[in-house]
Formats: sequence, C-alpha cells, structure tokens
Amino acid sequence: LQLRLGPQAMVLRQRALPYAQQLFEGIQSALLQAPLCQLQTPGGHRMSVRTSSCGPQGWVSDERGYRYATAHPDTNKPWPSIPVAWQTLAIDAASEAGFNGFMPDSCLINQYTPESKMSLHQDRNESDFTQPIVSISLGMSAVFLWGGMQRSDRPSQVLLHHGDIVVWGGTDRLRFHGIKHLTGAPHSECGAMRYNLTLRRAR
Ligand code: MD3
Ligand code: FE
Repeated sequence: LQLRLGPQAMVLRQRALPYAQQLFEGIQSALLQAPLCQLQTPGGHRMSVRTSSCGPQGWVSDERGYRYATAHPDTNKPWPSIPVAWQTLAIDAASEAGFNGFMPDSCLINQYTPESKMSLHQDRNESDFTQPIVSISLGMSAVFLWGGMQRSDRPSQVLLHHGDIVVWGGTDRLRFHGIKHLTGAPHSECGAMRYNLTLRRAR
C-alpha cells in the first residue's frame, strides 16, 4: 500500500492504523502539557490551524517570524518529549521510504476543524534539508495539495486518510504544499477533526 508522489516522496497508506488509538492518547496527554495555540503569522494573520509541539524543538510563529523554539510561547515551559512510539514509527517509516538515519527532534501537532486550511507554503525553517519529513494523518480525511518548486505551479490533489503516513525528502523536500478545508464525513473516533503529526529534524 504505497503511493509514490515524487522521486523522493511516498505515501504509506494505513501505515499508522495499528497505532491510531495510542497516537490519539499521546496527543491528548501532550496537549495537556502544551496547549494548542492559534499562532499569528508574521503578516499579522491568525492561522486557522491550531498547533502545538513535542520534542526539544517546537515550531512557532509570531510577528517576528517563523522559527523553532525550545519553549511553548504561552506557558514558557519546555515542550513535552516525543513519545518513543512516535519516534520509532517515524524512523521506521522514513527508512521504508529510503531515508535511513532519520533522527527527529521536533513533532508538530496540527489540529484541523472544517474552518481550517493550510495555504501553499514551503517548509524552510529547518537547518538541514537533506533530512526527510514524516507526517502522520489521523481523523477526518483531507485533500493535500502537492505543488511544485514555485508557488505558481499548479498543485495536484491527494486525499490523505486516517492512518496514512507520508515521507518527503531529497528533491521533494522543498515543494510547495498545503491542505484544503475539510469537507468529508466526521471521523468515528475524532469527530469533525483532523490531526497531523509532522516529525522533523529542526537543528
Ligand atoms: C510536503 N502540514 O505543518 S503534511 C506543515 O497535513 C504542513 O498538517 C500539512 O504542511 C498537514 O508544515 C501537510 C506535512 C508536510 C510537511 C512538510 C512537507 C508535507 C510536506 C515538505 C515538503 C513537501
Ligand atoms: Fe508544511
């Protein structure tokens, strides 16, 4: 159950399905320690996606820019650690997609409701673009926009479902990408919500 999106981008369909319950529980406990925030973009807009993080580095945004930080912007406490099971799953998925030696130090937790979307963007806040990114989708299905190297390149659309893992690296690492508004049916365990866990090497 693998779908190739590009030379170095691969969807591992249902790869996280056996771990879904455990992943939901881990998310709930991480969010107790590090509550979700609707971050401001440097342009002064409020993101429609709610975010938090695990690991030594967490992704944050405010009027000063996008960056990684070692503490939660509201509580100023260090981020909770990445659950070992998430780390193992991400490392295994990365090597199944051809990336050995992945050592994530950050896991972004994105929460989508039907009001949320993520506009086309590149992930450029990490220091080493040779490290892949592993993303785990949970809850409602979403249309993922898979673009090119320029924002103006027309993206293709890929449905991501509960339990899918996507691995991106190499030449596909800096492609523009985004997520459309959720439109499908609510999920049996998670309601009208989608979670995405994105494991990265930030530093
Ligand atoms: C493709 N998140 O957090 S999957 C993000 O579903 C982000 O929450 C989306 O884009 C989500 O930045 C998309 C993760 C993803 C991350 C990095 C990528 C997809 C990528 C880098 C290159 C291409
Ligand atoms: Fe992204």
